[in-house]
Amino acid sequence: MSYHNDFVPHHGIRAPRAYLHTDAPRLALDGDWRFRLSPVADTPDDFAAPDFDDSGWDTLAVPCHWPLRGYGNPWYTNVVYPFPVDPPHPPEENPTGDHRVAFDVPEDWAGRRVVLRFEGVESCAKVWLNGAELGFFTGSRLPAEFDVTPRPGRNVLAVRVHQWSAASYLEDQDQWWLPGIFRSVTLEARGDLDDVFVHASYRDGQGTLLVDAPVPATVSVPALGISVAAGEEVTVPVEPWSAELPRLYDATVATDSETVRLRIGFRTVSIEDGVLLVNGEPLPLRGVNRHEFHPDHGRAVPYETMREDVLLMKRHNINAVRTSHYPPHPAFLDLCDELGLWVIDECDLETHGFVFTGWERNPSDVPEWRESYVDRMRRTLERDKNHPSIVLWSLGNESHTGANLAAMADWVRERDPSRPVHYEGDADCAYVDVYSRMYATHAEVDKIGQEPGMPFLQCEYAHAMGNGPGGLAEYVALFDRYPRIAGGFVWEWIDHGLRHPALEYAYGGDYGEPLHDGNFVIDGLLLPDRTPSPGLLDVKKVYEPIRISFVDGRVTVEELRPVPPLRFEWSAGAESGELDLSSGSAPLPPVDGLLTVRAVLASDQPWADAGHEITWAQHQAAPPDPSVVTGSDRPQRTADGFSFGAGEFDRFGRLRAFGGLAVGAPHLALWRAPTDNDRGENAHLDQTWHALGLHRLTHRLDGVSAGETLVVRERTAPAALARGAGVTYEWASAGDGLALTVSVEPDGEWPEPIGKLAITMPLPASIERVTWFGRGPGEAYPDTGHATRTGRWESTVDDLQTPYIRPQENGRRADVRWAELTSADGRGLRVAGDFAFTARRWTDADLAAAKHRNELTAGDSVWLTIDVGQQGIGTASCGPGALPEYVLTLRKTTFTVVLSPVVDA
Ligand code: IPT
Repeated sequence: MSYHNDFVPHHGIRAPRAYLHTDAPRLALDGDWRFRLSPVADTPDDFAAPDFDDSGWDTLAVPCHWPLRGYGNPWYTNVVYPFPVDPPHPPEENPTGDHRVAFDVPEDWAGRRVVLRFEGVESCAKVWLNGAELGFFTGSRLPAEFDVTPRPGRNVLAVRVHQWSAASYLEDQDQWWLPGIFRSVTLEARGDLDDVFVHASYRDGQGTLLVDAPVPATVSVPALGISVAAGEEVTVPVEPWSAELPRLYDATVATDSETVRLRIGFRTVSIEDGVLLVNGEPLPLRGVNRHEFHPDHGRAVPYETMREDVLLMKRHNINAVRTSHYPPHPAFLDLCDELGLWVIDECDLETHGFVFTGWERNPSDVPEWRESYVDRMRRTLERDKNHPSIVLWSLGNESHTGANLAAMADWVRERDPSRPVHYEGDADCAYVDVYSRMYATHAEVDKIGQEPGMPFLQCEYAHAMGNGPGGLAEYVALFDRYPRIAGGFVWEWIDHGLRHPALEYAYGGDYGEPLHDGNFVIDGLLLPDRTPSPGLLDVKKVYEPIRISFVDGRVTVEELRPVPPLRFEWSAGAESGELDLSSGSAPLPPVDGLLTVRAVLASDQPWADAGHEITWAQHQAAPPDPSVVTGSDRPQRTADGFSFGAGEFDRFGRLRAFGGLAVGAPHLALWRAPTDNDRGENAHLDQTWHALGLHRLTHRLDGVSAGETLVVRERTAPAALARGAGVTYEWASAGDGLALTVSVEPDGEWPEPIGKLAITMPLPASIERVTWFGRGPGEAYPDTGHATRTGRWESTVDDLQTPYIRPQENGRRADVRWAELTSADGRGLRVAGDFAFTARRWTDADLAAAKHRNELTAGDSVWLTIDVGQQGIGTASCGPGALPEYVLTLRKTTFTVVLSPVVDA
């Protein structure tokens, strides 16, 4: 066996220890290294010799993943292993990156203990200093350290990294496979404080502190007047740490040779009567799963990007993060401590691909792998143990069950009894402290909430792939309802789309991978460039920490979680003011019409400025009467059709111009470009709709009659099938426009869900501006759009589109009373009624056919679709489909919209 196909996780590395901020001198080795890529593992390793001539090698900026720097390609698989399942053997084709860097050690390091530290190397590394082998390690997202003895003057570090190793069987997370030295490499001249372990608990206003250190040391917390010896326990009055109020106390642990800086937060995690508590209060986890990702750098995430992630989470009312599915860069956890997020820190472990062997030979239950499992947990916990933000340890993800997982849990309890153990795969809850599930249905979560047992959480739910997630509000209502339910973590934070010169963002298959899982890696609340998707805006609304409501002529506010001081602003039309809600309620301002109340930060916070909106609510005092406008025009026969008010019709009664604009006749539309959730394995609505022929409806004229109104009767049906629908389009005079009443009568049985119930019509391509009164500014579907509020909104046809990485149905504006679509010259069309709409420069068929955004190009028309119903979005891409109340089937329906010309906007 060679080191890269051995069960042994490492050789020669030091015992794991906390990641510490120390005054011990440090030398970053990041920067330009020499690099050579070989297609296989077993090439000569003579390059480790200090005098090896690497002048023919390339230069590579470390840290990085080499496939993102032009060497080989990224490869995406979700569950399947991209190599034969034959543990512990990696494949023979094993891209191998040889790295060399020369460095000088400061003279005053002479005589000091020196440690070489790697924060993350995928998937394994063998290391030499000045030609002498130091050892090897696996554990891609885990640190590894070697004791080294650099010599005065020039030293040469050589590192051989293999893309695949035995450990790859333990790292089957749903993400791009990206080899390389992707986190920093440092040298540290050690003092004597190699490790410290902070124990800081909180109870009834008192904090108890105990810091373990390997040698006698002094622990000082100036703000608390604490100066005690390491190992000595002290209890003093403190403010507790929480995600909402992340009170940290600066501290030092010092010896003569070294001072370590700590930021201490006091909090106690406990479980009482089946409820997960922090500091005696229920811990409401309103969370998200975060993979490390940057569209240019993969998991080599710049510090500013980590900070942006935490700020974005805070600004969207997210209070918890699961570090799926490995420990993040240590700086991310510092940010969680500082800015306030509850963290489930997850070990770097997943063996999901064994599901295809029926879990046979799954490492979780094979004794040879025991040491690797426990080693991974040890390296996770030891590195991260001093973060107050971490409230649960997670053993890993999707590795089925087995004795090795139980051994990890045993080790955790022994080493850190202060934090409960999480692992979703322990279905019997034999070795965990919380019951965790992923993608359980609403009905099941409801049932679990009512049953006694361990605290429950959904470590993954609300799969945010493409348009969606739908059903979010109903989940959070269940989290709020039951004390047993601590909450959940949306899957997932960001789309892992890699920036691509032609495709804009690449997903699985775009690099010619022989086996891949397509766009399943594009399932985040952020687009790859970190633009919030409509899903994230919905998360912000449903994760609101306070709830504003209107009861009995009063505005009331309920605090669901602690919040910083807020101001409450109201507006109604041109009027506005402030509300004093300090007592929890206030009389409604004396206004008619639509009242909006917004809660904004009263003062600057470390994560947002004063004025940042936390949440809002609206109240409609007296809904306006829908006024029915009539008109006196009558359809007139012309040489080749009909003229009727603003409308010109052909001899079949089909609209061809309106108010001087060349337009096409509206026709019934029942399909939508399938969303990822429609395509999802738990729905297959795309297939249902294909079988129903909804994407290929044809329209046959059955009759046209002109009297007071113009009535066109059609039968809409797909080729090959007998069922269809009778559709009547009745045009009637309405003011300066025409009222169109559409009556749909199913012909045959239509039990299956349809995509939408709509009419669609082409408008001239010159149409570009859109103004509407309804919900906005963003998209909304029956079970999404919680972030949208009623008002008058303006946009453009181009900006109405939500640029999902894989094109699909998007951009619907809902609960609309009127919409005006106009050209640059101010002319256009106004639609009034009670409807939802989309407007696009391509058809639904174009949208459905496109695999990437660059395939969507403007055509000759703007397609306006007016719907009175859409199928709910749900989360069937991974989870339940739309709830029953959001399922749309074809029924007898009649609706009216009024079309009028816009002559000058
Ligand atoms: C679940 C995985 O834990 C997660 O990593 C991700 O792959 C997600 O699915 C889908 O995007 S596992 C699945 C079998 C529920």
